[in-house]
Amino acid sequence: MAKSQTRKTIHHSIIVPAYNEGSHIYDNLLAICDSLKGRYAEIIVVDDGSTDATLAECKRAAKVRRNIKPVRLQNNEGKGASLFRGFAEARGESIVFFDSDLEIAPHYIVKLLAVMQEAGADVVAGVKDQAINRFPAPRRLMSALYRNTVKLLFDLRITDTQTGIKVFKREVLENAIPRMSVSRFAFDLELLVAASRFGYKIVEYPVEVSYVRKGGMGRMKFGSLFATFIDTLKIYFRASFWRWLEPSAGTQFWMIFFVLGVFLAGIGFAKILSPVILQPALDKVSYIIFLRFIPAAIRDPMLALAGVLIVLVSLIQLNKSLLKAFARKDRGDLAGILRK
Ligand SMILES: Nc1nc2c(ncn2[C@@H]2O[C@H](COP(=O)(O)OP(=O)(O)OP(=O)(O)O)[C@@H](O)[C@H]2O)c(=O)[nH]1
Ligand SMILES: [Mg+2]
Repeated sequence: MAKSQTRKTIHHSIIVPAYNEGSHIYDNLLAICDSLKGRYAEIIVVDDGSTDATLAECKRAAKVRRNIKPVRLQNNEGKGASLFRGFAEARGESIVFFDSDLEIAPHYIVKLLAVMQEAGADVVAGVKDQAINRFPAPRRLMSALYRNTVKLLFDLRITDTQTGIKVFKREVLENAIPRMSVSRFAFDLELLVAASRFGYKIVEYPVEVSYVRKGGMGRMKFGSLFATFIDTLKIYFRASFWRWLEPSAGTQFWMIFFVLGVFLAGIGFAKILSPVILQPALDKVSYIIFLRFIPAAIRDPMLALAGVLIVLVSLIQLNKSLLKAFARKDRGDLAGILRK
């Protein structure tokens, strides 16, 4: 049977990354299969270098359901790497990424595929329904911290990038994956940043996520949390206006010169204005504005810190506005001309 014929028949590819899920992967794969009854779907389960019976259990499931395809990564490379590996095998026009621990019920796969159709979307991201979020407090705190960091840094219209179910049009992954480099948990974010940069229509859909792991943190370790945070900063830099601009040494010199100028002007004006500010008439006002009620030993570092924070937040917002300007269409004016 020619390759093109088979491609026509497979509509959906469900890619399931699995790391040490041996105790339940067999039942979970069958449950995913059952939720897709009557659909032309393949389930590509990628064993990410597990050290337990995960691969054997996947093969056992593949024996009873012919549309289950086990793939093995020899070494543990991370969830992102597992999904990319699975995508290399995928033949469907719509691709679903679905966690193997069934924290999310399999019936959401069909639901999100329908949402993609109805909304005419290119990407549908499941997001934890916070109203029914019963995760342990430490996990809720972690994910709230991460969600707000992503909200501050990136201009994504998605409230939660890390939930374990997403649906894509094949084209989105074909364009995005070659530009990506994160292979562990932050890959979700990098993928959504790439998809939104390409201008694809991304919608979110609330899903119920039940907590299936033991302990307050589940399988999340501080090491992987820290690594995810570092990866997030790397994604931020790689997707930043600065990286696009790749300023030459000359441009960088003028940028530093600009900052120096602002700094010197600040000191100069402070010195010029301080005798004025200390005039009895303005004393009360300057007492409050310049925090003179706080001992200098504390006040000055606080002012410096406040200044640094203001610069940081302004740069983050500036980066977002500059990148947004990117996506703007040519308005037919001189400024809108871009080199062929
Ligand atoms: N933890 C972990 N999971 C991986 C890895 N590679 C693939 N996975 C799979 O990625 C999916 C998500 O991983 P989980 O460990 O469930 O991560 P999580 O849902 O954030 O954390 P939990 O709430 O503890 O389940 C699961 O299907 C894992 O089997 C890996 O290197 N580490
Ligand atoms: Mg999980």
